Amino acid sequence: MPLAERHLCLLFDPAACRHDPWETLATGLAAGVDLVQWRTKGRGDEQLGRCLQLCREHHTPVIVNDDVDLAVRCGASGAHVGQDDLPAAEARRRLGSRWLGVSTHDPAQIAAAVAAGADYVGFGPCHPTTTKGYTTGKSAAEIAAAVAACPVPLFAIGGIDAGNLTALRELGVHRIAVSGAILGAEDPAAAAAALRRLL
Ligand code: TZP
Ligand code: MG
Repeated sequence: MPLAERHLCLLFDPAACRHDPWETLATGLAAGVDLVQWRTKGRGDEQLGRCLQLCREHHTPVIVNDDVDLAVRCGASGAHVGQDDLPAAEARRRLGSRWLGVSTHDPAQIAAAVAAGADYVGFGPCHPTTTKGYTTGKSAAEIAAAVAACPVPLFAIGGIDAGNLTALRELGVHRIAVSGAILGAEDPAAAAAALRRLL
């Protein structure tokens, strides 16, 4: 399935899970997560291998955050870089045909990411979130402008949950990337299914 048909990205870090991480991942995948971003830093490749295996069983691609060379080495579907990571153009070169995602915060960064060859962008933070320490989110106007300016799939990110997703949908958001709303949920499968329904 092409990237454009993926809509619910789980930002997965085993350490951020309220319950057993592998149970959380498996039930999230079964409930409608259709893209996984591996966000753990400084751990052995063993956990990443387990994540890749589980995602493979669910026909779900894995994107490695930050570490482009690790993404290539482990056979992931792509890598995701932020504004302060490896420059997007260099990431593009190292990834070959694997997917490149870039974190963006305004239309100028979106245009630069696309010019560098990004296959998708993350845009946010749409709402405050303790997961990454953002105390303010983007305005509705900023989110709508980003969506309108973006020629590649845009995953809204930051503090998104079932309670605020409908408002984002009304701004033109079709894709989201979430961590806490699923990993921190009392019932991760129900949380993933609720997000899926709203998308
Ligand atoms: N980038 C911008 S906000 C964020 C990242 C990685 C954290 C998203 O996590 P949550 O828990 O869905 O707010
Ligand atoms: Mg980064």
